[in-house]
Amino acid sequence: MSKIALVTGISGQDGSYLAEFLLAKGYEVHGMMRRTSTKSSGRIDHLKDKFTLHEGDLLDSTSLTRLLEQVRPDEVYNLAAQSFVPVSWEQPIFTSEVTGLGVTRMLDAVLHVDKSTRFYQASSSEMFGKVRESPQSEATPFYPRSPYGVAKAYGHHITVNYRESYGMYACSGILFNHESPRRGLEFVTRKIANAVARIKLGLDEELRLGNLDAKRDWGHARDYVRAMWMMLQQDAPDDYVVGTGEMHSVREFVEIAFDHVGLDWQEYVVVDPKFYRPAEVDQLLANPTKAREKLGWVPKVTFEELVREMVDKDLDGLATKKPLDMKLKVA
Ligand code: NAP
Ligand code: F7E
Repeated sequence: MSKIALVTGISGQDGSYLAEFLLAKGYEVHGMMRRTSTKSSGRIDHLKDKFTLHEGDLLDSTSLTRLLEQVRPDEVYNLAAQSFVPVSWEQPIFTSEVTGLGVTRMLDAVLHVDKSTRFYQASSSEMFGKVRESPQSEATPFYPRSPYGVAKAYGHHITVNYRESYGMYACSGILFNHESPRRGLEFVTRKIANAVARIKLGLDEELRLGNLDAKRDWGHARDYVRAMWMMLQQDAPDDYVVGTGEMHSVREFVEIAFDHVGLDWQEYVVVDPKFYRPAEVDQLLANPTKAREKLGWVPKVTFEELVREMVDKDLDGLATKKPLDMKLKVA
């Protein structure tokens, strides 16, 4: 009999790759999406006949309990969150409610409907923030630098606490930045890839960015959803750092992206303080030894391959789009 999985945040970048991954493994897949007045299912439209979509919201416990009673999943992947760091300063309460307390709502619903359900929490390297050591492992202390990072630290601790209090199979995956052509346009990698494509096609003349010196450990989202699944297939629940173990600056990402289309980035990039953050995370670098040794997880896509794939997909997408869509760009 097929295993049943419920994915919250299925309309997001990771939700769409995880749904594809689980379907390929033979799972019966159910996804939760919050209700919006306009459609936001672009990343999963190609899968719509292969899984079941439900409405539900991490702000509403009753919707979570009802959904779990209806679906009765073997595995829950809690990917839903307000995930854009700058918005967490503008909407700190909302971010805490969804990204922090939302985890407790989901865990508690699982506890009361069927505590044998396996639970994955999408934790983040943003919890390390102003890093206490480098590289960062499962033992590195947290020092979050944004309301988002603080909310994720809460989500991590409550996941560990429910595991230890109630014996639940609950895992916290501490994932470093992972990107793809499906990344939201506001995140720096997709913003760069999309702008490079637009400039190459003559649709734009410049790219305005913030801190070019920030460094991240960037991998491909398709590799990272595999790690989520692996965590839920072990004999015992645990927490894992997932990253490549390589760090690159925003400037390096920019250089490779422009170079890929034969342009000199210095002619197009403008540094705009509007994109600086009230408190920056200067650098993040994973020590993924535990994930490699215990899960057998290794990333398959290199940094350069990721950058090129993102630029190429945006070039293809823009070249086949209607003129109206081509005018849409991120502020
Ligand atoms: P994403 O593209 O922003 O997706 C987030 C999803 O959460 C969207 O489907 C969104 O729905 C949904 N959502 C937001 N608020 C909700 C609510 N109140 N109730 C139900 N659903 C809600 O993020 P992602 O990049 O796929 O990341 C997936 C998860 O991993 C997130 O929790 C993120 O914080 C975490 N994470 C991401 C990274 C990364 O580098 N990508 C690294 C570490 C951790 P709408 O479509 O309606 O907005
Ligand atoms: O910023 C710098 C910015 O917004 C990366 C989320 O998925 O990963 C993500 O969070 C860096 C920062 O991602 C611009 O200051 C420069 O240092 O792409 P980002 P993030 O903040 O690292 C973690 C792991 C998550 O969990 C989050 O959910 O790039 N940067 N110039 C810029 N960033 C943006 N967005 N825009 C710029 O113009």
